[in-house]
Formats: sequence, structure tokens, C-alpha cells
Amino acid sequence: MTSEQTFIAVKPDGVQRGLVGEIISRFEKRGFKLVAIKLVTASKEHLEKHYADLSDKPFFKGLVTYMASGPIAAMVWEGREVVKTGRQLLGATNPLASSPGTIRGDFAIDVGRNVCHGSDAVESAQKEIALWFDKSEINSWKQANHEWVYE
Ligand code: YYY
Ligand code: MG
Repeated sequence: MTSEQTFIAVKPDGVQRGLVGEIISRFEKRGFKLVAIKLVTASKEHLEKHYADLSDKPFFKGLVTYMASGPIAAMVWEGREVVKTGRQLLGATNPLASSPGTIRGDFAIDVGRNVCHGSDAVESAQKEIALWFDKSEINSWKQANHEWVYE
């Protein structure tokens, strides 16, 4: 099964710090397929939906304010086990606990400025993709290198 999809976002700090290309590149080089991408400045209402599961956390308000503070590069990536592997590419939530070689482990220090988002499960990925993208924005295309990435 190669058609699993995940929602990956470069947060406002990642966009401001010029990390969009680097983060896209890591997913591309791993072999995953980009099927949707846009730059979006999200409203607080939208972000409150995105992070609804965390609404009772003490950091929730600050998280929503930070996420609404500038444009986010929102993406959908597709490939075998892309949800779990995408999280591995991002690294641990707290960048100081992230291994070097991961995005957060290479580019971040503070948990409140951890540069990127990735869905944590197939089900939440489906919800997040539906929240951030219209169906018409998701591209269906065959990667020219598919046979060189998958046996
Ligand atoms: O999925 P992930 O982003 O790795 O972590 P979550 O537990 O879903 O938290 C979402 C987001 O909240 C996290 O990326 C940073 C922020 N956050 C925080 O500011 N302080 C914490 N103690 C935990 C999370
Ligand atoms: Mg999460």
C-alpha cells in the first residue's frame, strides 16, 4: 500500500527562517510524493480546530497565537507508511530531545518554536488534510521515479 497520506506543515517560524525548501527536500529525497502544497495564514478559529485535542493544555493559547502569527506552508505527502515515517523525519516534539539528523533536531531548540507539524496517525492525518485542503487541491499523479523508490 503506497497511497497513505499525511499532513505536514512548516510553521510560521520555519517559514520565517527560510526552512521551507529544506523541509520539502527531506521528504522528496526520502522518496515521498508531494500531492498538495500552499502557503496559508490561518485564522485562530482554524487553528483551534486543528489543535482541538490540546484545548485544555496550558500552552494552547500561546500555540494558537504563534501558529496564527504568519504564513504556514501546508502540504500533503503520500507514500508507504508516510504518517509514521514523516514523524520520524520531523523528530521529537521537544527539539532538545530530537536526534540530530531530524528536522527539529537540526533546526530547533524550543518546543514552542519547533518549526514543523506532522500528523500523528492515519486517522488524524485524514482529518487534518480535510481541514486544510479542499479535495480539488489534492493532486493525483505518478512519480517518474516510483519504480526506483519502490521494488
Ligand atoms: O505532534 P507534535 O507537534 O509533535 O506535538 P503535540 O503534542 O501534538 O503538540 C502540538 C504542539 O504544541 C507542539 O508541536 C508544540 C506545542 N507544545 C508546546 O508548546 N509545549 C508543550 N509542552 C507541548 C507541545
Ligand atoms: Mg500533534
